[in-house]
Amino acid sequence: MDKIAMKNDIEKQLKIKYGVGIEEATGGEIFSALSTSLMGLVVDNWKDTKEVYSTGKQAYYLSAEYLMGRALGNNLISLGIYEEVEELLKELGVDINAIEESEEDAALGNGGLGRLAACFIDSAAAMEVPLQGYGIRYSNGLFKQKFENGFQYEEADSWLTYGDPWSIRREREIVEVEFADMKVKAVPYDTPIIGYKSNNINTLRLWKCEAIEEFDFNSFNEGKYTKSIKLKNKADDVSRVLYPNDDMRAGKLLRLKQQYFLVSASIQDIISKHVSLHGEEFKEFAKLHAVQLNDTHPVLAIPEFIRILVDKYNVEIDEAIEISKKVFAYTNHTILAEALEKWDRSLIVKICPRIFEIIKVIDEKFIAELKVKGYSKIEIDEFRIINKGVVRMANLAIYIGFAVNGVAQLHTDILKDTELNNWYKLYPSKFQNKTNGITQRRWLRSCNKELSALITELLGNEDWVKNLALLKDLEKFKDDEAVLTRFMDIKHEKKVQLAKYLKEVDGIEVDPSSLFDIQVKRLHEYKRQLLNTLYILDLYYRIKENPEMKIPKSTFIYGAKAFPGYKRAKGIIKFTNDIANLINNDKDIDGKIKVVFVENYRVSYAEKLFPAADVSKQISTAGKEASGTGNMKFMLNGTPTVGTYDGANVEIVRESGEDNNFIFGLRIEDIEKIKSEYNSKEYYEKDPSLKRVIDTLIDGTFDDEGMGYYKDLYNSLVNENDQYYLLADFESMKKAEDQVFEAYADKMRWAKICFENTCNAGIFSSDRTILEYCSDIWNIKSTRNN
Ligand code: 26V
Repeated sequence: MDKIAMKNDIEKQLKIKYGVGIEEATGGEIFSALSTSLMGLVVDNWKDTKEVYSTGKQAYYLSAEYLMGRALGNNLISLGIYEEVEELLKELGVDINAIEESEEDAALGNGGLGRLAACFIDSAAAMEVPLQGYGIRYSNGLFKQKFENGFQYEEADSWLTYGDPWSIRREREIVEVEFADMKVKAVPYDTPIIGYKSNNINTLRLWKCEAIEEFDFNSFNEGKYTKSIKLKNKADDVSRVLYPNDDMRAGKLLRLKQQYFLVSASIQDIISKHVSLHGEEFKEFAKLHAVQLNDTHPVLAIPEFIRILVDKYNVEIDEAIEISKKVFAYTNHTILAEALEKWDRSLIVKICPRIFEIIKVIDEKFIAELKVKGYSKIEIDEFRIINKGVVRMANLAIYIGFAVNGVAQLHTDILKDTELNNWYKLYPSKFQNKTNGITQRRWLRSCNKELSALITELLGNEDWVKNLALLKDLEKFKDDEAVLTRFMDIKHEKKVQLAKYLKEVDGIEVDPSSLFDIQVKRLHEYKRQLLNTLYILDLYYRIKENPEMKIPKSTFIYGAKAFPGYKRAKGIIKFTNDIANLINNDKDIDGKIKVVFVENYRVSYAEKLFPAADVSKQISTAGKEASGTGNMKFMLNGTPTVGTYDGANVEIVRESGEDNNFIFGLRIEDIEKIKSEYNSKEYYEKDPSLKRVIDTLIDGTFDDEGMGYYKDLYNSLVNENDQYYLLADFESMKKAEDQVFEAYADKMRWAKICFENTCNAGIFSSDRTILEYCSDIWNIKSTRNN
């Protein structure tokens, strides 16, 4: 990097964009100027990468969500110039941390599925894999969360108010998307995804929906201003906001429009590039392109692909269907029945009638195939894509997809053995497992620079940032007390940093020498934040009864957003905030425990929480969490899991050992066994400590201000037979926590547990995952080897 040129460029950008010098510029302005300047460093390599990729087979990741977080810090690290830029800014009297903090998170996703997409495109760039991401450029991302008197409120997330210097609007590559009632422009905004210390720059292309005509001039001239912009607003609506995953009924029409908008623009883009490179030749299409469908949200890509081949390029429909069967692969991210997408046929007909016609042809073809195979009418009905007037997106994806994958071994086994067992028997070779991963560039190298430096020192180089399996070589230090002490000193430092941030941002004081027990994830009943809360409340009562009780001073930290229409989730937040209030203000317990619910949990907050955790809480009902990826982020940063035998926890324990984690609770097979005779009331009545905490929901200890939240939570546990088995796991969770307290008290033993988690986290790199997709599904190679 040429420091003087960079300095001049930043100053020039500040002048052009904001008319200010660096002394008077705000953090946001410097962020924008610096980012624009950095874009200048990548554009040439970006163009070259595209050319290299176009000579071979490419893969495309279609996803309605990308939970990107911030770009600046990560990009500086990938470019290998973080320290130089930090120094340059320092010379200009500017603190790089403050500049990084000025960047808005790009929160274009709800949770794990969207964050996984973001990790994958980072890994693909680092591994030099020809993968392009396609998504929607929502003007408003996931809502911002505010707490008032313990209640959650939502505010719009207008992340683009000050522009987005990390994207380029590609006016020349606009495509048109046709709905039954209107035609719109899909405008591509490209973001460079910078491969770590490589010249390789991948692309994330997000589509923005705009009207073809800005406004209707005739209406405008007649003074009908509202009418003149009606079409513009209608088009803007399509990419206006990311839908929270809560209520499947809310905004259904618009949600389906978004999905069709995404896939139509992306598939047109893929096909038109194919045609310009190879002509109107589609027989070999699958040799050059593979499309990965991130859950069912982009599944309309299949009929859209067939539609374009048939209607635009005169391919026979049967042939088009056969080609599509080699192009598309589908990833399933949840077994929750309520999350599997189904669309009323009337809705599809209303938005894109031709697409419904094509789905019908696919369905008929499928039925004919099943008949030949000798399936009965009842069995065929189970498989059908269109059934009783609804289109089942997963069925379409599995029939056409050449590969279907789950996201952790246990999850894939459940799909094969139960949820999708009939499909597995029909197409056994389609099913695969691809255990999720996380990018170590963001989740260690960038968010925990102190630990990264220690690892680099111990291993002698930074190769682990590109090959996380190398962490295994750290094991030789596992009994080295000096190393372990330094490892834990860093943990302490990260806790001090988090405590400082909590004080500044949330106004909460926590003691960095206390045990930080952290549960951060979407709020959902199956994730059982409520079990954690009941456990903490019980612990509090026990401390009150027995002030001499020996436990390490502990801080329980939560971060979670409840989707706006999900009442029960909102009740759990209010309840947890109420017990926090009770516990934190009770002088009797002498600050032994403290409870903190951080406001507006998001990617950039997560980057401060994971490195500072002593305990990673992963306590979903067995069988419900497909994988989890937060669990991996904790592990990588040297934090043991307190959790159930679910999702990727199973593999975490397999890698780092039972002694280095605290696994408790019913397993899938236990739940299967007790399911039919489970009676939560018995647990409630039998265990007075359990009854005591549950009764606080109805005895006036806490007040939900007439919302009915607490009565509803009480009912869910006691009168609705506790669907997620909180009561059944309460006792064993207490035991697991006791073991944690005991282990934590022995400093060296604890240090070793933490250290061994980091040593064994290598397999959870999304680099590994993406390379598995390449070899087992997409059949593409990294261009590194060319
Ligand atoms: C969607 C819905 C919609 C209707 C109401 C209930 C509900 C519950 C969950 C979802 C989310 C489904 C997709 C998803 O985000 N799955 C997550 O994907 C991660 C990446 O594979 C994985 O680690 C998480 O375990 C999984 O929950």
